[in-house]
Amino acid sequence: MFLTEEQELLQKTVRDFAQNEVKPRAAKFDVQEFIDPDVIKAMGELGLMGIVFPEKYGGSGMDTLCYALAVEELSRVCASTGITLASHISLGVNPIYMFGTEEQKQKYLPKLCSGQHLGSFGLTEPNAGSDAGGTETNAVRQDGHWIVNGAKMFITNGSTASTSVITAMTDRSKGLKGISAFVVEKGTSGFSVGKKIHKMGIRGSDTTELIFENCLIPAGNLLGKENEGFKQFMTILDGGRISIGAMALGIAQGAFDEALKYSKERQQFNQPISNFQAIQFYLADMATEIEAARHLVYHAARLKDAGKSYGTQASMAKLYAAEVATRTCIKAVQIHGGYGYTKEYPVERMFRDVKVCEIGEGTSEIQRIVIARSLLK
Ligand code: COS
Repeated sequence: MFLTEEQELLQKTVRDFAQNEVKPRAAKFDVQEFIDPDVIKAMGELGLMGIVFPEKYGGSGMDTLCYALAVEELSRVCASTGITLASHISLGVNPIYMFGTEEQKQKYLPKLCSGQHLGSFGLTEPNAGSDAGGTETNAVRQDGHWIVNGAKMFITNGSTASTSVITAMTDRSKGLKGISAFVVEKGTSGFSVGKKIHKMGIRGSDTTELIFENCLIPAGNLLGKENEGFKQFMTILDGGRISIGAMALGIAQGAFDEALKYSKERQQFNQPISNFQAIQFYLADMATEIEAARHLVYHAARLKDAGKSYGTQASMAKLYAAEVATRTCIKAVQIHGGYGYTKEYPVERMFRDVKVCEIGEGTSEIQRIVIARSLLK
């Protein structure tokens, strides 16, 4: 769909990698509840772990659309691998790139961009999900440090990340305008990984709690300006939503690929089920909706690349792609009939994986709020 030469080449490279190296292991990642580290290493070698960041920080200097294509191709075969990359880039690394000082960038970005280190983002808390400003984690300044107490919940790459960008209240009297962001390194005193979260889907993706008990974060690890954390992470989420749209798109395409293939192989009433109009209509609807979702996701990415305002379009892309992907996976299982309900076919996993796209990085309801506010303002 109107890709540049660079975008086409990137798409082909990631597609080959995903089909040959990731697809054969996707069911295993789902069962073992982690992605083999050599997959992350290989993504680093392909330049994916720093795909959108400048070469001077060890990145590949590609555009947002290339990044979306990479997440799409990975998610097409394994949503856990897709979200591992998406969380790392959009949430783990991007805040440091966007809001970090030159010193912080030099310190953290090269290892993150090479894939030697993974990044994570600690925003959500047990009592602060959609209400992202309801942060209870607290940071108090003392003698060149911030003392942080609290907990973070549902953190992707939580136990595997070397750095986490976290948010905490630094001035509770100011509400949303009293939140700040920090970079926390693994091994920091008072910082630990809490329990592993066992999920319905994207089970290969590492999801944990993070715990802060009198955690001593050096003052130099404040990210961006004090008390401006809320606006910073809202901007980060705008970009992140493009990648979750791409992830949903990938899952939808993957489920469609499987359903199309199966419908041509499966014989009933002495003919392939693809001969039946009921199945043909399913396939036609799925393909049409996927195409529409692809337009929205790529459009939001292109707006971002052109330096135009893209927040509303990112929310539209994420909302629509997630809902299309859910509908597509339901139909893909239906086309597979009884076999689709078993672990013999990947659509069973895709059906479980897809639901998170309507929940993570802003529920579909939050996306509608963001879109409606932009219409009404
Ligand atoms: N970019 C920049 N600034 C933004 C912004 C954005 N996308 N969205 C909001 N802001 C600013 C507002 O302009 C406002 O600043 P001013 O008072 O100076 O104008 C400030 O942030 C507060 O915004 P608002 O009043 O809209 O805050 P709300 O508490 O109503 O929350 C929602 C807004 C619901 C949109 C926000 O909490 C949200 O996105 N929640 C979902 C969080 C989420 O996605 N969690 C999943 C995380 S997975 S890592």
